[in-house]
Amino acid sequence: MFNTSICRILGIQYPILQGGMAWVATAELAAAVSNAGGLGIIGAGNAPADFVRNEIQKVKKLTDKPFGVNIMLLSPFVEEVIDAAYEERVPVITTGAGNPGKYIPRFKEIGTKIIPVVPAVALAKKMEQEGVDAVIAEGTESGGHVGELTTMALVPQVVDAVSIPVIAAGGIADGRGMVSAFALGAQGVQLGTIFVCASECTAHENYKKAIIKAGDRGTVVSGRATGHPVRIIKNKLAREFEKLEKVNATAEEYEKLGLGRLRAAVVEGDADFGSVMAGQISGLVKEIKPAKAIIDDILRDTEKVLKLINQLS
Ligand code: TUI
Repeated sequence: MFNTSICRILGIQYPILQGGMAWVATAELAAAVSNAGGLGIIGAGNAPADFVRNEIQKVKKLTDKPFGVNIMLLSPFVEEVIDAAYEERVPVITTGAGNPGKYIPRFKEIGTKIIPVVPAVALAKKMEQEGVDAVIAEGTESGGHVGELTTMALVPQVVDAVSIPVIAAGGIADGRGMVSAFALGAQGVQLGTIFVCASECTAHENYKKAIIKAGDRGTVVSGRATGHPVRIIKNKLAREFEKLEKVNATAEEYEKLGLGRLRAAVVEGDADFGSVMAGQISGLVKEIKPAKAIIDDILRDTEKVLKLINQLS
């Protein structure tokens, strides 16, 4: 079912990737998603290489299926995390928050599939030239670090601009979203927010509850002035960021306010002053359930939506 080019390239059953969310996407979640037929991805975030290597070794024990590691290119440990991923022969690397160009040849040499997140057409074209296997076109509906274009506008433009497969991300959490992604020309989807609410996700229960409680307007983008805008749940921290925006604060002031706040939210469960990164689709996420149930429900829903659409023609 839904066996696309992405399934063949990555050796997975369903074209569903789990976003490699910093602190949130640990070995437990990644293994659960991979075991359910999708591609589970460990989020390296700002973690040092030892931590990431440990997660990779854990995931190898928990699943014999392909998995990935997301490398956040703004990390102070990016070089050593790249080395660890290379040494551990990680099957798939996704990247975020930058241009992974200089790392591509090394991974290609050992057959690691490399799939950067791109927020715009120009980077997608550049990445194709440099030999990546696919791109993830991520719309501004996503949680965390976001670009400006919506998924609806970005995905078809990237699809038209490149010949490699495109994976759609941002604002997708059910069969309607998955069918829409296919309609826009994507060969797969990447989901983040809904997988935060997987039972196997080790994020603090307060983080999950904040997503479940959020409505359609429950998130906001903060820190645009820093050049690294981040979508988070509207909470006390978000209001503090708003205040900084009103006084035209410096990048340092934003940095000081944001420092350690993601860890506080994910690990300590500080849903008030923590950085609860989540996408605009939070309003559609209503329960905590196993990763396998999330995937099975979306596949069933996708078939139902396709049948409904067929009745229209
Ligand atoms: O990377 C993400 N989402 C993230 S990373 C993150 S950790 C963080 N914390 C504070 C500040 C910044 C990051 C939380 N969420 N998604 C993938 C993504 N990549 N979204 C946007 C981009 C992106 C942006 C610019 C990718 C490439 C890019 O290119 C710049 C260039 O050099 O061309």
